[in-house]
Amino acid sequence: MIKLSDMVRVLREKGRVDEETERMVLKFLEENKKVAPVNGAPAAEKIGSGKTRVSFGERTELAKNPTGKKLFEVMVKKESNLCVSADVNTAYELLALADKVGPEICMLKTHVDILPDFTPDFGSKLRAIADKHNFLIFEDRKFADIGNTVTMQYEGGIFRILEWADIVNCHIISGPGIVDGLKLKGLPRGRGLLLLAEMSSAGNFAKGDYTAAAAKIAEEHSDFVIGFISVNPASWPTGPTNPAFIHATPGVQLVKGGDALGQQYNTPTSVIGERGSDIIVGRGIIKAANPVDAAREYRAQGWNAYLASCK
Ligand code: S5P
Repeated sequence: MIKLSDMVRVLREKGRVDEETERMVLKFLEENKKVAPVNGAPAAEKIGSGKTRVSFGERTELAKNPTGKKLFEVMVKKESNLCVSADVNTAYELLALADKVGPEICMLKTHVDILPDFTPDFGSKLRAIADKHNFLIFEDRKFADIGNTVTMQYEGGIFRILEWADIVNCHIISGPGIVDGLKLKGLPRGRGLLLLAEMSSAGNFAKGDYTAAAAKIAEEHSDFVIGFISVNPASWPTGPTNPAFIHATPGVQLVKGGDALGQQYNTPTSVIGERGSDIIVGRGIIKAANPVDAAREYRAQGWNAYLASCK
């Protein structure tokens, strides 16, 4: 709303800060103008500075994992960096929504365990819709257990996630063994994994050393890990991540704010243009009166922010 340099000037004029404080603030701002890019993506200061982020097209070549590569390809082909969170009440609604918003999205995110009418053919039905509209399926399972347990949760049970989800995600709270476990099942099928390196909810613990550990684990498993769930990758303590990795950011709405349960929202422009992420993820679309129109709006804002950050 107001630049810090203007604010400190006004405060100085009103006698609320002294000259020394004003000088120190201005010196700090000057020295911290340049923020390292993440993914080749710009931090706020870089936009319009003539430097470009590494384009999704170029990153297609850098991705080691076939699903990571495909995701970049789909984004370029469809000119979409929008992932819809299909947090609807039934499988019936989810499949209908996927067919409707399919043309607008690069990825559809599911929570399969919230669907009371789940049947074993859910995966093949969703797969057919994903193939028809050329988007990837991301099951937001947030695995968190030890390696051996997650192999069974990934492959087995009622949901058989490995069969139909291109991408899953996991916490790294249990250490790198969780990635070994998921990789054992997922890599032979060409699947990809996102690591939860940061979270969007208020008061979460995924920051600092935890985020840095996620970045390290990703590097060690770059054949299977395709990127991160992140919130502010331009400010990571580790600096920019390898451009082969993709960043997807939940908690996106057309206006900043939050929900009643701790979710925190940023706008597409801020998430892509300032926070250095690549993909916007959200439920905003499903709550709109017309989800297709809403998807088009989010898609346009997300993609324009990406294009602006490439200039
Ligand atoms: O840190 C996170 C990680 C995820 S995957 N915060 C999140 O909100 N999510 C998921 O993204 C969450 O489970 C939900 O499905 C979606 C957020 O929807 P939103 O509309 O509140 O952004």
